[in-house]
Formats: sequence, C-alpha cells, structure tokens
Amino acid sequence: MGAMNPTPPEKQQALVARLTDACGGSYSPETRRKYYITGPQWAAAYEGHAIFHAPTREPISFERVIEEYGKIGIGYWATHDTDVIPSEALGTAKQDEIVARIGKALADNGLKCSMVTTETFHHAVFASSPASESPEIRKYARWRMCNTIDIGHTLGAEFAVYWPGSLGYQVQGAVEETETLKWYAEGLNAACEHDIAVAAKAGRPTLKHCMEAKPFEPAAEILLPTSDAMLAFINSGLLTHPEMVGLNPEYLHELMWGGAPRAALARALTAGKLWHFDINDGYRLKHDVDIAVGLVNPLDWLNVLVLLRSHGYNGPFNLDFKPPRTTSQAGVFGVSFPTAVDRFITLWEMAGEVMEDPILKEAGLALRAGSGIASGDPKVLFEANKELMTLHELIGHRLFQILIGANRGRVYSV
Ligand code: 3MF
Ligand code: MG
Ligand code: MG
Repeated sequence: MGAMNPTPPEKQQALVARLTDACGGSYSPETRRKYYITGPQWAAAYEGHAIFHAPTREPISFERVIEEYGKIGIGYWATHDTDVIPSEALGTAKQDEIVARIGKALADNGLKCSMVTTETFHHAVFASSPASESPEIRKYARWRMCNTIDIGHTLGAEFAVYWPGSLGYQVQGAVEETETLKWYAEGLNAACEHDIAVAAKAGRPTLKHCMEAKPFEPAAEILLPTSDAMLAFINSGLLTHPEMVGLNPEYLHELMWGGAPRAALARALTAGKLWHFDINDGYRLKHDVDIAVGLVNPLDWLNVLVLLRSHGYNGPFNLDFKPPRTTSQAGVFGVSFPTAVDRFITLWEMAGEVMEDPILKEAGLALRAGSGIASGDPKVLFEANKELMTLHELIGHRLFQILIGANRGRVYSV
C-alpha cells in the first residue's frame, strides 16, 4: 500500500466508520436480538485504566450504555450494584430512584436486565474479602448480596453472579482457608434464602445464582480458582441451597490457568451447572486481558460453541470483555461491541455447520461404530482400529476448513 495523507482528528471517526462498513458481514440489530447476548454495564463503561494504565476514555452513564446497546441490538444488560449505585447510596431512597431510572432506560430501549452481581472486590471495605474475619464486615457483605437480589427482582433479572476473586490472601497463613470458605458459604446462603423469600412475595421464580472463578487476580492466592473448585464447593455440604447455585464460567479465566475451556465447560455441563457464560478471549498463563471473543482463538471458540450447541445450552452469552485502551469511546459502540456480537453469531452459525457437515458426521459415526472386531488381545484391537483413528486428524483439518470457509468453496491459488 502506498503512503497516505495524515488523517486529522475530525476525520478519524469517519475513516473508522467507512472501513468498518467496508468489512461487511454485519448482522442487523433484529438478528442480533434473537440471541441471548448480554452486555455488561462495566464492559462498555470501562475507561481503559489498570494498575499500569491511566484511563483513556471518559466516564459514561448507564443511560448511554443502554441506549447504545439498544441501537446495536444487544437485547440484555447486566450490572454490578456499584457500577450504577454509589456505595454510599446503596439501600437508600437514592438507590430506588436510580433503579427506577434504569428500569425506564431499559424499557425505552427495548432491553431487559438479565443479571445482577455484587461488587465485593473493589471497595476498601473488602480489603480482606467479603468473607473477612470481621463479623461486621461479613454482615455488611451479606447485606450487599441480599440488596443485589432485591435490585435483581425489581429489574426482572434471571441470574445473580458472584466472582469471589478477593477470596484468598497475599501472605501465607493470614487466613484460615476452611473458615474463609465456610464464611463465604454463609454469604451465598443468605442470598439464596433472601431470594426465596423475595421471589415468593413477588410471584417470580428465584434467581439462578452463578459462581464465577478466576485463577489469578486480585488476591495473590485464590481459594476458589477454577470452575471445578467451585463445583466441589457447591457440593461441599456448606451450602443450604446447592440446587440454586451453578456456574458462570468465563472463557479466558479457564484458559488463564492452562485449562481447556471446552473441557471445563463439559465438566460443568455434566454436572448440570452450566447456567451462564462470560465470553471473551485471551492467552494462556497471562493476566486477564479480556480481549473480545474470537480475536485470539477462533478455532477453539468454534469448538466451544459446537459443544454448547450440541448440548442445547440456552443461557446467556455475556460479553465480558474490555474494549482495548486504543479504542475510543465512539469505537466502543461503533467497533468493539458490534464486531464482538457479529463474530459470536458467525461462530455460532458455523458451529451449526460443523454439526451438519457430512464429512464430520460420517467420520464421527465411523469412529463410534469401531471395527467390529472383538478381541482380548490389545495388539489385535489396535491393528483393527488403527486406520480408523487417522480420522482424528482429518476432523481437525475439516474444522479448520469450515473456519476459513473452504467447505463453501473458498480456495487459495498456489
Ligand atoms: C473479573 C470478571 C468480573 C465478573 C463480574 C461478574 C468485572 O475478571 O470477570 O467482571 O465477570 O464481577 O461477576
Ligand atoms: Mg467475567
Ligand atoms: Mg476476565
């Protein structure tokens, strides 16, 4: 490409918009709304800050986020309590006023609230986690979780999510792990019991309470670092309502510890606990970069969605990514969110193609039918199946072909 004239600031948005249009392949807002895609308040409101980063974007109101989600065709919205209600206003008349404004913004823009979550990691009060040694801090944390349930019912949410990333320690021996887990369970128990009472009064179903694991950050060592650890916790006997508690795995959080997200999801599915799913992307054994879905591991993502489609997963796909610092506020709504949604839908459609692909179907059936030769001799069994097992690699190749569109005739000349 030849040199280009500099693009002055006032022409940059138009350039980005023109090139975004030129990419093509975008779905209409109506099509996007057919999927259970949820947009978190905190993702769109993320200002680009981190330990080493100053913000690159201005604060933004929930009204604006909800309006922009509506225009894009993101049909559902989710929030932490303190994303929208200042800590000091929680539980006051100001909270009621804000919640009413949220309800109006959602209705005006045709969105629904899917999920609410309690921020138990940012405020100084949670320096030693919501399951702190201090009984008064634990009482406050329980109240916060119950207050979030109230907000959820008022807004019509279906899910409550818990991310106990601060449940752990920086210095060894500072917390007693079994005690801390017991105290954390008391918080969840209070939330579930409160939910039962509020739901009965409101004539609504109880919320689905979903735990979200992350292996690193912000605590140095984390007591519930993986979805599997959480499955064990749910079944530990510490919960009074284990049937009300399931999982919200996050794709990158499973990848971060070196796990295979698809296998983690399969274990949650097997346990009947895959209820909510945070979708994003990133790299193994790195920090929580929260890159938008499909930008790093599209082939793995295709496989993840094949698993979820073939098991009839019908919960939310929550866009828990961070628009990069290099993206402007206009870019957050003009590029980040619509392209993330569209990659997700494309991969979901492709997953359907994988399930219908005659080559993959026949290969899968052939592998499952085996050779028809029974024997107690492992050598004979191996010989009887060895040509068939070559199909494993062919399946990998076929998935790559589907990812690049070769199954639809896309070719490259040599
Ligand atoms: C942190 C996260 C969180 C959770 C959120 C909902 C800020 O890595 O992923 O997002 O998703 O707290 O539980
Ligand atoms: Mg998350
Ligand atoms: Mg993350």
